[in-house]
Amino acid sequence: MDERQLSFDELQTELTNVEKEAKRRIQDADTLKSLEDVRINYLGKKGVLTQMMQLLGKMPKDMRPKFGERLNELRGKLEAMLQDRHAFLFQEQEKARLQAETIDVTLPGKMPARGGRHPLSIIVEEIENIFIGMGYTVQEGPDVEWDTYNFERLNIPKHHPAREMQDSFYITEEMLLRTHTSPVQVRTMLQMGGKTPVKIICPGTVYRRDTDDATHSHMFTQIEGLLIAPGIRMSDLKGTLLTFARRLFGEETKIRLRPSFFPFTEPSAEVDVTCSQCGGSGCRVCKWTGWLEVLGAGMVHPNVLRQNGYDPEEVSGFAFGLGVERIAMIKYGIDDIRHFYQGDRRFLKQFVAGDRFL
Ligand code: FA5
Repeated sequence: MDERQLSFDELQTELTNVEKEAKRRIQDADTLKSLEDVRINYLGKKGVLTQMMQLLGKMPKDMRPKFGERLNELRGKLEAMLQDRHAFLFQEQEKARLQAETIDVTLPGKMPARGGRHPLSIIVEEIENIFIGMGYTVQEGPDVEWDTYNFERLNIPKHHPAREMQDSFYITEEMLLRTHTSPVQVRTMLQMGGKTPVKIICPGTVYRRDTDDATHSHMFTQIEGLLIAPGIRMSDLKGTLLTFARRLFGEETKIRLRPSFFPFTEPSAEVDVTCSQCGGSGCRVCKWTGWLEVLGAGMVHPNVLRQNGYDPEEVSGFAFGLGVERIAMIKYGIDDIRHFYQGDRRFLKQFVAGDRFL
């Protein structure tokens, strides 16, 4: 633009055109970035208005004030328009951002995968609680045991044929993986030093060279029970086991004691409960007998009392040992003991705090 060739009116028109064009471009700018480009184009250092300002010096003196005033007016207008548009676009941008970040609190939450307790831990705790309710305390002993506690002090001397009942994993000649939880009886009696009452249960893992099948595992869980006090009789044992069975399997449950043999009890019994699946009428689970064997028990043998610091003339006692997996299988209707040790989550996740939900 050359001001010497333009009249004031023509400059006016030029300014009006600039204003119109700027207005349109400001309105058309749909992002803050494009709006900033428009601002630079008109008001920046090398912008249209700045260039027009530079023409002022070259204009006839009489035109300068008027033209300068018009230019400032236009600058003011453009600044105001830019500001409005900026406010509008900024608001739009915020709205879009908030919309994109909206959290729908009504959507279902993402549940973290939860671990659970192993069914054996659940049932051990349940059994412990039943006996704690009858005044028993819980004792523990080592998995690696001395031969003397596992066998000799339980009236099973070396080379006694009864050792064959529990085929063992020996570590040295004198040390083995315990084959039952009965050595904890021995440890407790020795610790108590002849004092009564002894009233304990002992949960723990035991190990035998048994071939694994649906009902046998080389590693399984037992809970031992022992009560020693003056005047303990077989009827106390029977009453205790009946109370236990009813609390675990239901009030309708009956028990029966069949004569058996354990070197550390005399008399000894295998204890059966009425089948929890059929209630005693006979089914596949109880092999149509109506009964399921759950534990071994008996009156503590006088030799065991004597060998571990008690006088059988003054005190007597009963003991029992139950197989936890077998009990869990009956209670939950599990058909294979190996499920407990395979870590299959489809099996494990069915157990929640003592209940199986199917
Ligand atoms: C004993 O282990 C005796 N200590 C129990 C006892 C204690 C009797 C105190 C008298 C007084 P037995 O070998 O029968 O007994 O084992 C007890 C229970 O462990 C069985 O009734 C059975 O439920 C379970 N059991 C035995 N062998 C296995 C095995 N291989 N796999 C899973 N459970 C087993």
